[in-house]
Amino acid sequence: MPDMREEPDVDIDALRTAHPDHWSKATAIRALTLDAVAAANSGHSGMPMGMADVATVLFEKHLKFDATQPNWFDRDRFILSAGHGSMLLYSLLHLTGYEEFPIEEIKNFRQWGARTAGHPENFLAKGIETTTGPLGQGIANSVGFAMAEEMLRAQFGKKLVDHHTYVIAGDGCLMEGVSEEAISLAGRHQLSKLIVFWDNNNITIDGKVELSSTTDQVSRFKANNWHVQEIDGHDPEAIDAAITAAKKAGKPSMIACKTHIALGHAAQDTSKGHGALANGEQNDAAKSLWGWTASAFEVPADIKSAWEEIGRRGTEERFAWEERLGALSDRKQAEFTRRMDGEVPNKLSSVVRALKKQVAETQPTVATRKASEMALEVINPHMAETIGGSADLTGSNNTLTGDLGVFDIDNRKGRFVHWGIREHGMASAMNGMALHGGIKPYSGTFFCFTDYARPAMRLSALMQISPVYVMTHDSIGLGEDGPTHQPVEHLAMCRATPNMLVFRPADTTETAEAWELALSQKGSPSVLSLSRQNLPTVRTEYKTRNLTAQGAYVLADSNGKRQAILMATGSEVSIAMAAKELLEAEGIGTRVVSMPCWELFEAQDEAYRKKVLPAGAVRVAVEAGVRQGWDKWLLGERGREAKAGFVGMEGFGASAPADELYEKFGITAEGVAAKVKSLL
Ligand SMILES: Cc1ncc(C[n+]2csc(CCOP(=O)(O)OP(=O)(O)O)c2C)c(N)n1
Repeated sequence: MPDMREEPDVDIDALRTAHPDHWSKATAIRALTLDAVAAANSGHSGMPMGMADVATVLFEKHLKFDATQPNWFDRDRFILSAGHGSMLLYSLLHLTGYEEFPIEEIKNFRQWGARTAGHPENFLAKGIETTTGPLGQGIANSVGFAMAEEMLRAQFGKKLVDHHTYVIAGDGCLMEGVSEEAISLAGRHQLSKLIVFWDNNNITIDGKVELSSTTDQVSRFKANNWHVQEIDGHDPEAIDAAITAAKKAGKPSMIACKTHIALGHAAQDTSKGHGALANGEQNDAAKSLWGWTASAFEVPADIKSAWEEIGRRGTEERFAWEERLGALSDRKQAEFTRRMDGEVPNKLSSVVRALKKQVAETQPTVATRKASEMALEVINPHMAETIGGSADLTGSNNTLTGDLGVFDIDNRKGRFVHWGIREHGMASAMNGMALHGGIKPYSGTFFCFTDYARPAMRLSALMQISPVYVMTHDSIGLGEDGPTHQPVEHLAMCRATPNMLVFRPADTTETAEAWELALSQKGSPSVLSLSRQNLPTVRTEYKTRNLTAQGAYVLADSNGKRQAILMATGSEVSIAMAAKELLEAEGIGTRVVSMPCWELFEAQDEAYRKKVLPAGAVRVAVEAGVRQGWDKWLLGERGREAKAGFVGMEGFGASAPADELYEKFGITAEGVAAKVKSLL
């Protein structure tokens, strides 16, 4: 058994008297936390009580921010990776005077409609940089924040971009696997403006950390090329000195802060202290030990005004920054503002149209992953905000275009990131970049490995941000790598995720259209599900309009009386087209509907959907994935069970050449035609 260490004693009186001004400010955080959690009878009291000293010193002495302008672009970013300790962040936002955090919000903690949700949610209020709660995500996001800062500083200069990313992470964040990916990426790229405070309190929900981990975190960070310091997390002078040293370290910096969870409470240093401390007597006893005499939710005026002064500390610096921005030429200012606002340049749609025109003329037979590269080749030169990448599958994902250059320590202008085999860390860092602003991240892996990225992909959707996931090798069509690599349920999983756009384009034209749509999003992530195998051009006629924007459309209508509608996506659209030929030869009028993006089709009005999917005809859906989800289009939208069929996968794939797999699993033109005839 590992040694279950006892925590050293802590002398609250000594802390109080050593730094009385600091103590009263930090205690305001502790008191608000106790009050809010007790009122909600829900939440996590201990972590904010333990980290109040670190947060107070950070906000008072180091964090560059202006509470009156929470979105000031050159602010330092503060990320509470230990999101369960949300009252730490809410207290800070209230105390420093963020307009959206009056005391009513604190009183409403965790209630319906409150900005003070259980865990911090970036879209509910300014001042919350990212959504945390799923442990490890915040620290992994922070790598993207810090990379974005490096990239933008290289592009725009340090007069406009020069800020730090600060993170509070707990034992849980550091136990989660994604933290390893994040820490090694930050070390590799020497993200020297990233500073992580580890809340080293040795407590998780089940008990002491040693129950499940004896990792030496200090050695671990050092091994990943971080600057590391160990301090008493309740000593304001030590905290201040450590932050000062971290800023000068020239490396990402981790400050191990030895703290006491639920400091001064009966539950101090125990796992009870992790959760909701709602016992009135115990809470009163803690307050009296702290020397806090104010009533519940009350912050004495002198303490509140000291905090508000901290909230205004950055105002002059912000003014100076605004002046520097204003001194730029109109053209440069407009470009900077466009980038910060996440607007795409007008050029995007014109280069996509030009590519579509060329494709209609040449009708290439290429994989959609290659088509994606063709689209990026024409888009990237006009959008310096696109940052590409791949999780060690660059040549397979086709995400690197000629002009990007590789992001590295000596090339911060590089726009392609070699993420290594770190899908989860990659997706989480992409979220960080998107949240930072000024950057549109896209990156790739095999579609099957959305499994490895999914926790962060889900958060992209929840957070209403728009990274683009380039997921190639999207079906059994990848062939010989076999069922381990062949996604079958992944389209269904992505489509089941609210607010996620899932594009499965059929050819180069649809792929280019999907890219235009994905890059234009401001509140939804996109998944581009792309084939490994070559596909013929199915959209043979040039149309100016982006038809993919409608989600689904009639690609080819029936020649005679319509008896069947074939619905397909991606690589199966050409199979549906071949099936149509077979059926039409037998006098069975067949329409083919290409459905590159269900979510966009769902958003169309009923009249359009009815035009595309009228009642009456037999409906067969063709997709090399599982059926789940397709019943919405087969049975719903005027469909009928007796006249509906599905041609796709019922289980995992197999290892064999792609053509043979399609034959063996019956996803062929003949199979589709037979299915239609069986339903007529
Ligand atoms: C991915 C994930 N798994 C599990 C949880 C549930 N959970 C919330 S806090 C916590 C313990 C975290 O321990 P620590 O980081 O040491 O926080 P502290 O006890 O110091 O507040 C757990 C398991 C979670 N929020 N996210």
